[in-house]
Amino acid sequence: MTSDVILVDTRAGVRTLTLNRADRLNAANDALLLALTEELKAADADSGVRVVVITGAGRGFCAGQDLGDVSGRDMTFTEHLNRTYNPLIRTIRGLGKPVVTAVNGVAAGAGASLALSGDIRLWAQSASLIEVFSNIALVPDSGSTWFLPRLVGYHRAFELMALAERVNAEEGQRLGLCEHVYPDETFREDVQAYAERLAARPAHTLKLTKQALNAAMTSTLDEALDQEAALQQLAGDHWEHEEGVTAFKARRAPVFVREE
Ligand code: T3D
Repeated sequence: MTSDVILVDTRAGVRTLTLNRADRLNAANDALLLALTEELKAADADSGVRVVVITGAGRGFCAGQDLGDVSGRDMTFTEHLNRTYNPLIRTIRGLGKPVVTAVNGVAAGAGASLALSGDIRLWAQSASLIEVFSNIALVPDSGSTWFLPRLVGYHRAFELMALAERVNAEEGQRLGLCEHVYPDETFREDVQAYAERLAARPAHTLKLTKQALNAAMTSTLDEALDQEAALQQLAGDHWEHEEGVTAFKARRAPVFVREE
């Protein structure tokens, strides 16, 4: 399935969703936000998809809300967020598959939130992130107030939000906003190669791991221990565990990709 605003490509178990409004640095209008959320749900439901990559066409990742699309809107800000951005971020965090945000260029405003929302964040050398909201006197939304302080601490988060400072790739990696930075020239190939590595890992186990980590972000140690014990039973009862142990004993690499 390919729409105008979201390009869809699947290779080797990796579904790549490309925001496709390059002339606007992939600024988000409602059509893009709703289509992206639908494509994520479709990827979740497709057993041939093991990893989802979100990236941008052209030189930008996502410049946040399309400011040309706001005037005359017959919705409050709250209604708009609840209808578009919040379902998108919830879908990413709740997806039963790893989501890689491949930040090929500038990520601003809600685009920064989207960049931070992935399970794995890969940046191109020329990528940058700006909590740009305060430039137009809006508060950070789409999860930035949740993601950023957990990564950089309250004070740095507040400063980045208050001053709308641009964070380049070197600083982004130092701050823990991304796992890896790749050269611009090879970025898309490097992202695909990384995602294929992830796709070869045990999918059911990664789904449970994501569930456990998500819950642990807001739980006590006691709750996390209980959650681990419950999820470990699901993992231990699955064929992936048997395959892992069998492969270990046979001194061969485990094969976690199989028709189910
Ligand atoms: O419900 C709600 O509505 C609330 C939700 C809010 C969520 C938000 O995301 S609020 C924040 C909205 N985003 C912004 O304020 C970012 C605005 N853009 C910028 O600050 C800069 O464009 C960037 C720092 C992102 C990049 O700067 P630069 O110099 O690399 O590029 P540029 O020249 O400014 O932009 C290139 C083109 O993209 C340009 O169009 P043109 O002149 O070539 O025809 C520019 O107007 C367009 N563009 C960039 N960002 C947006 C945009 N057009 C519409 N909306 C944008 N957000």
